Amino acid sequence: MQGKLVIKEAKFLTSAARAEQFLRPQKPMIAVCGKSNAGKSTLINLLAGRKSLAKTSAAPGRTRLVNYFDFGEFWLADLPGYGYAAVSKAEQAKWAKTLEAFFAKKEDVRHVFLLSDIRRDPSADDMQMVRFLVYHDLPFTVIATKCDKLSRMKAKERVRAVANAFGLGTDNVIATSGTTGEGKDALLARIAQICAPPAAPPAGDGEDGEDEEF
Ligand SMILES: Nc1nc2c(ncn2[C@@H]2O[C@H](COP(=O)(O)OP(=O)(O)OP(=O)(O)O)[C@@H](O)[C@H]2O)c(=O)[nH]1
Ligand SMILES: [Mg+2]
Repeated sequence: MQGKLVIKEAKFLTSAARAEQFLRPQKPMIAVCGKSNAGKSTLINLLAGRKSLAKTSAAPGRTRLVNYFDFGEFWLADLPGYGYAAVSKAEQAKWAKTLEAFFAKKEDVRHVFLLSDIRRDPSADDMQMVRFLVYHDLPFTVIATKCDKLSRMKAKERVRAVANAFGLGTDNVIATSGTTGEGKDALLARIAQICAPPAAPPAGDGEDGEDEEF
């Protein structure tokens, strides 16, 4: 097991609208994706311990750019939400292209957090996203957001239902709340696992475990 990950400071790096503007991460990077309004920006603020590092909005479809954040030991990339019907077809196609271009640089993405409102079953877009991630061999964890909206018992039940619907074990689903902070520790533990360097070779080779790309 890894030690607990402590986030000392989180800062906004930059926004990218097009593939040419995407950053090459210097640390393990976790992409945060999901439907519009799923709570992506709120999750980033929860981890940062700040209310407004990432802009949140009650109006869905607000994050239209890829926003990069430096969390010290890792980076997060807040991706534009998908599946928001009220935007034009042309705009939806643009988002799809941005997402595709982003994940095309696969070696830059260490892990993906796929966010989904705990109260809802995965949408067709969510399922398409999962198929995409599986096809491209991108490791991911489902984050069931807004768990404060349910009782503890109901939330547990929903974690099972969401895991089932995605075809995953419940270990791959973490329930969180930006309101109560629930799930933050579980999230930090998962991030520590994700950031941990790949297992060292069996015999002591004197290396101090620098991160390697995979
Ligand atoms: N009660 C509750 N509300 C939440 C939580 N997370 C997000 N919300 C609310 O859901 C709405 C959308 O949250 P955002 O974090 O902006 O969602 P997003 O996924 O970044 O949305 P886009 O950028 O539009 O794709 C806001 O009104 C948030 O306050 C949560 O854990 N609990
Ligand atoms: Mg957002």
